[in-house]
Amino acid sequence: VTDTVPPQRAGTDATALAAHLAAVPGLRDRLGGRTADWRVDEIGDGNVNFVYRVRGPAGTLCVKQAPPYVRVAGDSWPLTPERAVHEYRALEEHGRAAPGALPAPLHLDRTRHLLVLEYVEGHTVLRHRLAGGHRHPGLGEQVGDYLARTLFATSDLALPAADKRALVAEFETNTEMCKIMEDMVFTEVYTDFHRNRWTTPHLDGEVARIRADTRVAVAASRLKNRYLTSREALLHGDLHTGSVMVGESGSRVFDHEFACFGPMGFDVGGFLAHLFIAYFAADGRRGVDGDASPEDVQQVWLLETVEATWNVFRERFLSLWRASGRGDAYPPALFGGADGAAALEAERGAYLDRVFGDSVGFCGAELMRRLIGFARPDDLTGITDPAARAACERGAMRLARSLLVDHAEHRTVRDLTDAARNQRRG
Ligand code: SR1
Ligand code: MG
Repeated sequence: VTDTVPPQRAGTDATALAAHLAAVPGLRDRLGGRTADWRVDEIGDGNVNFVYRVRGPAGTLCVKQAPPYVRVAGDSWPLTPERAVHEYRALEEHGRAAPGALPAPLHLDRTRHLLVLEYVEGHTVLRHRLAGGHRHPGLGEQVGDYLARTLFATSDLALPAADKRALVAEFETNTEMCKIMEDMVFTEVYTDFHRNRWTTPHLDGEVARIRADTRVAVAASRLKNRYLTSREALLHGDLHTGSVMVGESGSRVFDHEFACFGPMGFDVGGFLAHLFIAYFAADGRRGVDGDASPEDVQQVWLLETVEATWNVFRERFLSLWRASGRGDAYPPALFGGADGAAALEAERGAYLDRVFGDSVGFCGAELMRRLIGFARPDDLTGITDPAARAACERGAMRLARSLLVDHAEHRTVRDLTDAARNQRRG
């Protein structure tokens, strides 16, 4: 393992990792045989942690290790390894709410900041599949369902206040991870920050205009304030297409190290943003000019998936609320009789409308930061011709600005997909 990465980025040595796993009887038995029979491969490509696959004669495990720094930056960017604990706890909480939608958490080593998860055979990171032009029927339904179950179950609609407050308190200490999001998503992108990256010089003019745009500054700051102050539900916290694995048996959501309580729209809008990135990137990959070319089949599917994700999220969330709204918000004593029931049902719709409004804004913020911030996604950086990349990024940037600044004009998910289509055409 250590041979393949520069010294400052070295993760746990393979032999040491095997010894740690062998010391936990449940894990040793899952792998089977002796440690000498186990094969350890580093398989992660994320920015933050090391990820290993450990294969034994009887089975395979996935191991994540949180070093005391950001993986892609090494010692120059220290980061608390305690994030592993929050990730593990979020997997437990979300796993309870949405069984089967996540890899099962199996073991947490709090001293070494190692977490051991079910290895999901035959699954691939969604972002890679999308960059290869693939479609995944059912993706929107699966992610919409995950969002509805996890966000509802950890909200005041489902939890008694005492339980909710205890859970909030636990995740409040994921401070350093939240600070990365606060800075990276809502602030640095709009300043002359040394880690920002974009397709230069092609987009220099656009980036300068965004930075000088006070309407964008207000919108980003409002969203930052919402992220800082809302404790609506336990978020995944970084739900992009690199945080979802897909395979024959459906999809699994992983990588919960940014988990915290926050506004539901942060997760919903974040995921939609990455479907839009894939939509615009498809033009760059094909080297076509979005203005003139018809959408390809994947692009049509991506916009259908945006709509399915929101529609399924909304419907499932409403059903869960109707069937098991046993939290302390909206006390039943206030909504007796036919009038009360009708008023509560109308309020449910209004609640989801507010989540949609948040999702639009957070979608715009996530899009923008992936276009001109530090963490640029492979869908875009993989487009080798900078002129083609810049052309599709321009469309995505127009959409991002519109979602940030004119968010009130996007009232339905169809408005969102129409806006993407229009901005693609320039
Ligand atoms: C330190 S880099 C952090 C970024 O990478 C992750 O994927 C998150 O999106 C975060 O913004
Ligand atoms: Mg991640």
